[in-house]
Amino acid sequence: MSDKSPVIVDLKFIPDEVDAALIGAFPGRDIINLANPAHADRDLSGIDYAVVWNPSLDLFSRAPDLKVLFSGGAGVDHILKLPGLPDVPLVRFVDRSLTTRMSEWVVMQCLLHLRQHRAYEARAKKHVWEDLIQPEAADITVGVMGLGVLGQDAIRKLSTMGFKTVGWSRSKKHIEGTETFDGDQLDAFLAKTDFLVGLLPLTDDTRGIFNAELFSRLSRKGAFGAPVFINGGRGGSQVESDIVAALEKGVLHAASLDVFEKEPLSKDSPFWEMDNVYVTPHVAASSDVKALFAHVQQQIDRLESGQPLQHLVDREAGY
Ligand code: NDP
Ligand code: OXD
Repeated sequence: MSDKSPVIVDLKFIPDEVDAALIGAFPGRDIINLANPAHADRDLSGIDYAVVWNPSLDLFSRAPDLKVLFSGGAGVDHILKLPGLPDVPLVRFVDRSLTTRMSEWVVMQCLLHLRQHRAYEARAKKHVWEDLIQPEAADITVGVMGLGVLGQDAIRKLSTMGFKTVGWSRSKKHIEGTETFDGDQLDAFLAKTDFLVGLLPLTDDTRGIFNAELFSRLSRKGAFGAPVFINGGRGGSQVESDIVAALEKGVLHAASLDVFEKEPLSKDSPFWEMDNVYVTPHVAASSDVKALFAHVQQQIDRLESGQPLQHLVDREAGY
């Protein structure tokens, strides 16, 4: 038997995708996939590592010797609230594949709104051939809230598409070609923003931040007269009743939402039916499971060869 610690896998992802990604993962180690009924009752004591996303509530009592916990995603808000969470390093998922997926989603949403895609779809359904006045990307300033791994990459790719960009984060960032604002400069940032992109983690400070009062401070000088709101961060950061009201009153021109206060989004949510809202089911940057296991393996290799772990969560800050 190998003297390397086994790895517990407790991921509420698509089971077939996890099974496929486990082939060849963690060489030389026993893998206990708790989604596999044959593994469900295994003794988890003495195991150092677990990779989790919405894990079983009894995981931490069953695995009392964990040394490192790996998040199956970039956001860790739900993990930090788990009962019995051990006081061990928590590593979040940071990887090119995930970053690329989020930037694809953000750029796509900005382009859908810029190119008035819904309006053309509606016309096409009625066989109406009609062109609309078409602003270009350079006429729009996209403001990104959250300039971490995802926010900075989104800004780079939006800039490549020709959008003007501004950014806001807790601590001041320097991004070439982008005006950046720190935590105290939210007003100045919002006043410049035509399309607002949320890429914030959910913390005590960001809960409910996307609300009526914030929307009223956004620029109304953009090409569409009212701002567009795009959220790929966390649903807990948005006040959905305020978004609906803002869309109905024209305070917001349109929205794209990948995340919701309560997921799955209820079947009777008004968002499904709104012409000017794009809804996606929290898939903007789903984790590529193969890439996730490669990242976990890399971090285990670092730890076991005496190097520091990367992408550690600051529990005090909440992200
Ligand atoms: P990072 O930790 O790299 O970046 C977070 C950014 O948010 C930082 O710039 C940070 O500021 C800023 N921030 C945090 N709190 C505040 C605050 N109170 N005021 C202002 N700025 C703040 O995270 P990622 O970029 O990797 O991911 C961002 C979030 O995206 C994740 O936490 C997750 O919730 C969400 N996500 C959603 C996915 C989806 O499919 N919808 C997929 C993946 C992630 P500073 O730089 O100063 O620390
Ligand atoms: C994540 C997510 O945080 O998929 O990675 O939401």
